[in-house]
This record gives sequence, C-alpha cells and structure tokens, in this order.
Amino acid sequence: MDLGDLLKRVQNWDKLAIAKLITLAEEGVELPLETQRRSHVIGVTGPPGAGKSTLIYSMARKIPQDRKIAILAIDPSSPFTGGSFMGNRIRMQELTSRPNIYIRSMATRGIHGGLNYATTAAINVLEYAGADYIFLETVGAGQSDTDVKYVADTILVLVPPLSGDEIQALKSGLMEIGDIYVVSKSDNQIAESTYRDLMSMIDMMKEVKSGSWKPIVVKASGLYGYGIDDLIKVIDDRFRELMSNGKLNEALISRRALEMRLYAYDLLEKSLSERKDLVKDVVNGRLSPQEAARRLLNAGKPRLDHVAIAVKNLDTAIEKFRKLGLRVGEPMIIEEQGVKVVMVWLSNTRIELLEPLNPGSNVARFLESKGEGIHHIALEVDDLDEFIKRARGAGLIITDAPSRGAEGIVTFIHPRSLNGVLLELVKHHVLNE
Ligand SMILES: Nc1nc2c(ncn2[C@@H]2O[C@H](COP(=O)(O)OP(=O)(O)OP(=O)(O)O)[C@@H](O)[C@H]2O)c(=O)[nH]1
Ligand SMILES: [Mg+2]
Repeated sequence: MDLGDLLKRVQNWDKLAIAKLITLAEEGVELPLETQRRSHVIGVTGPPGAGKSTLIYSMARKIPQDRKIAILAIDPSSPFTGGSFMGNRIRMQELTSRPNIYIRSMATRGIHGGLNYATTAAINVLEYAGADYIFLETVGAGQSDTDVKYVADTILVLVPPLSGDEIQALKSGLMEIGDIYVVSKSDNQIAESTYRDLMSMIDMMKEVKSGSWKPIVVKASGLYGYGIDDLIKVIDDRFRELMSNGKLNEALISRRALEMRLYAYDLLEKSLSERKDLVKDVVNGRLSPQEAARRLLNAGKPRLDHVAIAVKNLDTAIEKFRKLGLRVGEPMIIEEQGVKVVMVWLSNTRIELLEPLNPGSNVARFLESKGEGIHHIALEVDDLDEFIKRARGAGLIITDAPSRGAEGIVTFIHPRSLNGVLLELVKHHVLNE
C-alpha cells in the first residue's frame, strides 16, 4: 500500500492503518504530517500503581461512543510485577473491541528516561486521524514527566489515598505539574483526608501559579466508576478554555519543538559514537570541549551555506539532481537578483541552481562568457559587518552594499580580488525577526 492510501485510511479512523502508521514512525520513517489541533492531549501521571490505567479505561468507557479516543501507555510497568496486569488486560480487551477506541502501549524510552520520539510521532498520527481525546499514561518518575509537559494540553496527576506525610514525600516535581489532581481509589476511607490535604496544598500553589486555569482537585474511583462523570466534565471544560484562549496552538509548538529535540538527541548520540577522535583530542588538550562540540554539530561559522551553479534550463537541471536521489526544494523567483533559483539539500550544505530571468542579468552574462558551471560559493557568517571590514582590510573588493536576498542579508566579494571566485556572504534571517 502506498503512503497516500495509508494516510487517507488513517484520516478515516481505520485502526489498522493507524497502527501501521505509528509503526512506521517508530521505525524512523519520516512523515511530514501537518497537524491541525483537534485532539485534547491528556497526560495521566502519578506514582506506580496509583490507578492510572484503571481510571483511563473507566473514562474511556463513559465518554460517548461517537467521540474518538486514543490511549497510549508509555513505559508500562512489567507485566510480571504487581497484581494489576490481568485485571487491566481484561478491561483493555473489552475497550479495544469498540471501534471508537484505539489503545497502544509504547515500551521504548528516550534518553535520560524521557519520552521517545516515537511517542510524539504517535500523538501526531492520532491527532491527524481525528482523535478527540488522546490519553497518555506515564509513570510519575523523572524525565518522562518533564517531557509530558511539552506534549500534553492537560496533565492529570493521580494521588492514591495517602497520609499527609506520604503526600509530602511524593516527588515534588510531580506535585507541581498538575492541571487536575485526582484522588484515585476514592472508595478507600483515607481518601477523604488525602483530598483535604491536597486541597490545602493546591490552595497554597494557586497563589504562585499564573494563568487563568486554577488547578482542580477531584475524587474518583476508576474501579467502581465513582466521580468519573465529574472528571470528564472538568476535562471537557478545560479543553473549551484551551480552545478559546489560543493555548492549544502554543502547545502544538512546544510539542513539535520537543519532537525536534528528541530527534536531535538521537543524531547527537550517533555522531558522538562516530567521533571518538574528537573526545581523544579533548582528553589530550588539543581541542577545547567547546570547539569539539561545535565540530561535532558542524555548528562553527563561517560555514559553507551553498555552492551555486549557473544553468541554462532549471527544469532539466532539477531532473538530473532528482535522479541522483537528492532532495530538491521548490523553485523561487528572486526579482532583485534577476534569477530563478532552486535549492538542492545535502546533509551539511546545499547546492543552488540558478537560471537567469532576463538576458541583461549577471547570471545571463556569466553563462554567455563562461558557459554553465560554478557561479559562486556562499559563506554564512555571524557578523556580516565585521566580515566585510576584515575583507576590506585584506584589500578585497566588496561588490555592493549588503542587501536583502532570498533568506537573509547578502553581499559579494568580487572574483577579481579573490582568485577568480565570486564569494557570497550571507547572514540568515533570524526567525520572527
Ligand atoms: N480500591 C481501588 N483499587 C483500584 C482502583 N483503581 C485501581 N485499583 C487497583 O490498583 C492496582 C493498580 O491499578 P492500575 O490501574 O494498574 O494502576 P497504574 O497506576 O496504572 O499502575 P502502573 O501502570 O503499574 O503504574 C490494581 O490492583 C487495581 O485494581 C480504585 O479506584 N479503587
Ligand atoms: Mg498502568
């Protein structure tokens, strides 16, 4: 089946297709999905055995069947610990048979115990599929909670019936991230005092927590279905508020940024293992760790931004580069420079293909006198003015005052003053500038 068909089936909430697409994402297949906000992503966290799974299943059973629900269990505890597994599995099987409910557990962890990129990719797939609710179960421990803040619109913290001292002893990180606190297993007698302790704790926190949403404390029992309708109502109120105040789109930005960060960590780990030589140089004192880090990331400047090739016919040139298996961008017309350009993306730099727009242009004259070939080399610099000063100091000729190019401010060093090479200097636009 091709990807287009698969995506269409995913958008029709075909559960098999959803599973297939998430598997592809887990395998690292690149899926440039455009995500429109429509799902309420709800992180459910709390200490091991707090009743998270039971509560989620109980809510899923009560949410109207015309709503689409996805449940992602992240880092589920081993099936062989605790007595909870069999009971959960029976409840889970009952839910998976409903067409509106999709359940998946994701056993993989990211580095430092945080979320794995597969999780964020799965959330994107599920939102794309049109889920109304996406429940994300994580064990309340360490990095995965910090990460959940970046992907969830709402965080439910489950606190089982505990004594006041035990609540104090809960990891402080866990007690600060909640939008909704649930005293779980509220069929238990101690639940009432846990509720009171939590209320007074939250009251103190309300003064410091900014924003219009004030954390709420709810009592519920997933096992006996008590308090579940109220909890669903609180969750839905919260979603309406997030939709009306624009927070839903802010959350999308932080989710996609986390996703990039997770992929970047992955690449970083890979390059670290391939560049043992850099570590050795740091150990020997030949390189500072800062410089080694820049080299590892290829982040030092000036860097080679692109090599430009003048061509007579852009379309036939594009064809050739495509056949080489390279990723070719969209052609752009740049009136100011009299050219039509397209970028060919390589991992560390780009090739720019230039076709003249009119016979009088610089590139047209180049083609006439020299024929097709390398037209210029472009360096990306941090401080354009400083670089120009240095070039002038070295007796090089700057052709024009810096002006706006396609992606930033550019100027050129004349080939006559630099061994026959036209050198473009570019300072990229900063996002939102
Ligand atoms: N009395 C009572 N027991 C509950 C309730 N909810 C869950 N339990 C029990 O608590 C145990 C743990 O429940 P789970 O729902 O698996 O808890 P969890 O937080 O998902 O556990 P982990 O994923 O292992 O961290 C099971 O034995 C459940 O039957 C409840 O509302 N009341
Ligand atoms: Mg669980």
